[in-house]
Amino acid sequence: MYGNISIIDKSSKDPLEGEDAILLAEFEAKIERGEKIEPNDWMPKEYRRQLIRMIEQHAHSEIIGALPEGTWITRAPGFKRKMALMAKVQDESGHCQLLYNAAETLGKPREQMINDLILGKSKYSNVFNYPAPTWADTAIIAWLIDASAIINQVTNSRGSYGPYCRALERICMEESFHLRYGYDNVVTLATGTETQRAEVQDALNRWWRPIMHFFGPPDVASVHGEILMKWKVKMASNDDMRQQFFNQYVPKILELGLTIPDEGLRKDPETKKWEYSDPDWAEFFRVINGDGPCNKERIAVRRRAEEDGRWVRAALNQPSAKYTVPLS
Ligand code: FAQ
Repeated sequence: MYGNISIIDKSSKDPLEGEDAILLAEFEAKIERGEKIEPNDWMPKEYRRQLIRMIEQHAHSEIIGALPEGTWITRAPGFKRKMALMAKVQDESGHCQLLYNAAETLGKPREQMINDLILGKSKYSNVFNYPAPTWADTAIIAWLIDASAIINQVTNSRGSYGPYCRALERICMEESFHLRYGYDNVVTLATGTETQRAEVQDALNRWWRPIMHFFGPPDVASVHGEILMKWKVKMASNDDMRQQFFNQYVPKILELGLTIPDEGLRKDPETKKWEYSDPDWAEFFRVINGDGPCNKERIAVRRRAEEDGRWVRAALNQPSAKYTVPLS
């Protein structure tokens, strides 16, 4: 299952070196009791660093995540589906605002986060680096990627950092609508004409592997999982969340008469765990490090939005000044 990935050596430098032992013990006891950490509470530097990294990546994923489906707004089949898709894309952009706000409570300014995104210094979810060539792709994204996001976010909304957990709760409520919308679209296609069924099956075949990757590398290769789980930022490991996805969604996919493009997929009757073929972890690492089918295109869109919107932000900050609208 681990195929071509290497297992992480976790014996490197202690990230807690130099921390005050008493404050650290109080902090960990508070987390152990299930209390929330709030922005002005004492926290170890590594907790702050990890949270900024993770929440920032999550925020970037929402704004970049709006792009594959966003390209279908002008081509959605019918007025109602167009309206629903517009609302969904707008929601995803709203989620990024909530998440940037949560990350800002830890001291990193939003502008710096956006700069890091467009300079390729910080990551966002692997899945949004793939194209959505047909309407059926948008259906699979809205159903199964939103489902995956909900599994992750509902679990982590019970975590330790107050602002992040509250943002996740609100996001999950909206994502639940997205999931219903996506499911409705998949059901329509899967119970439609032969062409529609073939289209949705093709889309599932294209997205299955990126969805496997979505939950992160296998636990043995997870760099941050151990400390994040200790501090209850992540409330389950990457593999456990992936298993939860299999448990909940494999039966639903099969029920629709669709096939899952993995001949090795089976549930071990004794361990009750799903086994699956190596989903090509080399591809995962390539994509998250900038070499996926759409990475350059996605970043270029965000860079353009930043540049085109600069005068609007400046005008909002200084309404009395005069600004010239740049002509492009
Ligand atoms: N994509 O040590 P771990 C959505 C990186 S929101 C890219 O296991 P960790 C809504 C990881 O950053 C989707 N990179 O990492 C929507 C690290 O690299 P680094 C986003 C990934 O943090 C739906 C390295 O690999 N959700 O979809 C990925 O413990 C539809 C080692 O990995 C979140 O961000 C990946 N999939 O666990 C929008 C949730 N996985 O930073 C539109 C919050 C791992 O050292 C349409 N995040 N990496 O350079 C998390 O729960 C965690 O960060 C994980 C990764 C589980 C993603």
